[in-house]
Amino acid sequence: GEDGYKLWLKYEPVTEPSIKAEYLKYVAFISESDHGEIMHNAVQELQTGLKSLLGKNISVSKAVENKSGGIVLRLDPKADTKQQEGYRIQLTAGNIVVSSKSENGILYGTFALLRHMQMQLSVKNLKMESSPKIRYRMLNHWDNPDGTIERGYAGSSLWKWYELPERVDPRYQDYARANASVGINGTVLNNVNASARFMSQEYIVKVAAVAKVMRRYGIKTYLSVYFAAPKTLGGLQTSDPLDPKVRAWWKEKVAQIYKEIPDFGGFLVKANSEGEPGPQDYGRTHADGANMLAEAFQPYEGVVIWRAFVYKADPNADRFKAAYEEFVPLDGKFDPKVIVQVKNGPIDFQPREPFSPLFGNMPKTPLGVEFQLTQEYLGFATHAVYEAPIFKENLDSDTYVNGKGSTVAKVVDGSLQGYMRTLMAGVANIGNARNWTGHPLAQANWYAFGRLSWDHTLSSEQIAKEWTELTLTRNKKAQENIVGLMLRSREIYVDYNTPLGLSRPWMGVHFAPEPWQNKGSRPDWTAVYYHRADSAGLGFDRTASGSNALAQYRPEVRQQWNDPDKTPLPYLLWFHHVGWNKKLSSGRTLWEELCTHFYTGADSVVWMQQQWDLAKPALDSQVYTDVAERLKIQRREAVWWRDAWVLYLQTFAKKPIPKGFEPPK
Ligand code: GCW
Repeated sequence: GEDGYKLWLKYEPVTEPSIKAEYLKYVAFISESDHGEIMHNAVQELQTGLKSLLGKNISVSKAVENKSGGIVLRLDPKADTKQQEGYRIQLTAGNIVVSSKSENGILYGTFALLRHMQMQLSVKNLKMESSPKIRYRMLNHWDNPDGTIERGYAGSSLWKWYELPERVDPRYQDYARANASVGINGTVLNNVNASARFMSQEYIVKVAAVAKVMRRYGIKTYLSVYFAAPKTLGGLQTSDPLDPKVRAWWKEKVAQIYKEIPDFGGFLVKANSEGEPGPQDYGRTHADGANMLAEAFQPYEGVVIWRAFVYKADPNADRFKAAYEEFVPLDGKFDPKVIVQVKNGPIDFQPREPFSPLFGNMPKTPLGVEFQLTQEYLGFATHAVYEAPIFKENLDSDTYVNGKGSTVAKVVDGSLQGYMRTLMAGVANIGNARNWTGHPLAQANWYAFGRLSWDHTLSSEQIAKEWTELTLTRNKKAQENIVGLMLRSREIYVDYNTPLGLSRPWMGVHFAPEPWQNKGSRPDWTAVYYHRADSAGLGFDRTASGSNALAQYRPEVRQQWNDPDKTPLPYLLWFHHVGWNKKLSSGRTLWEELCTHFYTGADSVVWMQQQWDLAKPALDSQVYTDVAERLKIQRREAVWWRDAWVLYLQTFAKKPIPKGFEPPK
């Protein structure tokens, strides 16, 4: 049985005879021009990969001279790649040559070559050049020092703090390898709701032991920081960012970290958000806080990543608008070492959100995008939701800030507004589950995030095909079934969970359907705050007659969403309070349309089960069964969500279930 541990790096034997014959022309040797740790790992990866793919033990030779018939890894400062980390792979003088300006690039090129070979593609006219479009491609772990993971559904944390620094779990290396294979080059080890403990010498040396493993795969290690650490850990009277003692404390702290971790990546900060401390506790701004930390990083390469996930407990405010209101006025005030990290949407990783209006509106501040891989709002580990379409929908959204074609992707990759430091972050969905992600299909979300952080122009379909081929099966028919299932999975989930632009029908656990929930410790921590159901209709009016959040977008965007008759249905209730009887562009009333989505969504899970079953003969039986059983749960829970919504909304709409749909039992 296949336990999923190897992810997309299975290196199954090449079975196409003609392809195998092609590959066998290049197995005489592997040559490397230089010998750093990263290069060494690239060589090892090739040896492991080719042994498994072709059954050959290939030896390493230092010099190529006039030899041919091998694979040459060539570190070349003048290599013809766009970026330092880019690579080129081509046939030269009878060898497959992987060249790059950096060892990291060689490693990425090696993984690209192995991917090519795992997919049994010809090397006859091999010529590939690729460079990352984003500079900081990182995972954010929401892992706590006690081993729990906030919003984690795949077991406990990988990081065994109680064993470190002495014992270094071999799994750290497997983790690093998997990340490098998709181009990820940074990892934040701890939760943004951060413990000050990570700033203690005791923990810094533990982190250093992990960082040492990451470094060999071109991955930099970062930490989330607790803004009040100068007070709670350092014993100072204050954590005011303008206080000289506080500034000195952080400077010393950063120096202490660099002593142990010379290539330390930097800090990630959640401040004045959901009760976390921050500069506003002292009447200072986000920029004051971030710039103080940036100053501490001045002598080093590290950066400060400051999150823009903020909102206030104000019943009359619209949470949608909060980040824009707090951050846009600070544009131009941040130190160049600061990157502001913005969630893809204005609320919080909902199954479908419009893009955050911050994108494009802070031209002087590099904005990174934060996606969530862990399925906090996407059915945890029992619902199959392939997330690439969510990421792509966001990246392809047009902000219109510099006219048509000003996509979020162009903001984030720096091409639109000239950011020097570009970033894409994914909140990890990884834990110590044997298969890493709990749901076997959730591995695809990690994979897709990595591939898109390298090249956001790849399509969801292309990535799904690749992943399926590398991970599940080489059978083309089965691939079609699985890729079909993956590509529709997000929309199906939206249909039974939050159709037509609904959001957040949950309690704090973010799983069970509770659209009726109207009491919380804050008004914006209730479900009714978001959907605004009443006897007249449903949805949040964000036009000028309501919160006017739409004013935060450019006129072209506003126009798309301003008129309830023209707003595309997937976004309708994000922006409008719509009457139950209103006829929509589909020809159905709002009530009928809602029911149609809830019912067809839940029924489509049966279709997913059928697709999966069609692929069964081509799948490992253990993986087949694992997913099949999870789909059964998904079906049951989809019906549960559907019924909860329908029955609840019926108390306002006072309408029967439309013909053709069975009433909930
Ligand atoms: O989505 C919300 C989550 C919190 C999380 C927060 C954040 C880490 O419910 O668990 O805290 O967002 O992103 O800071």
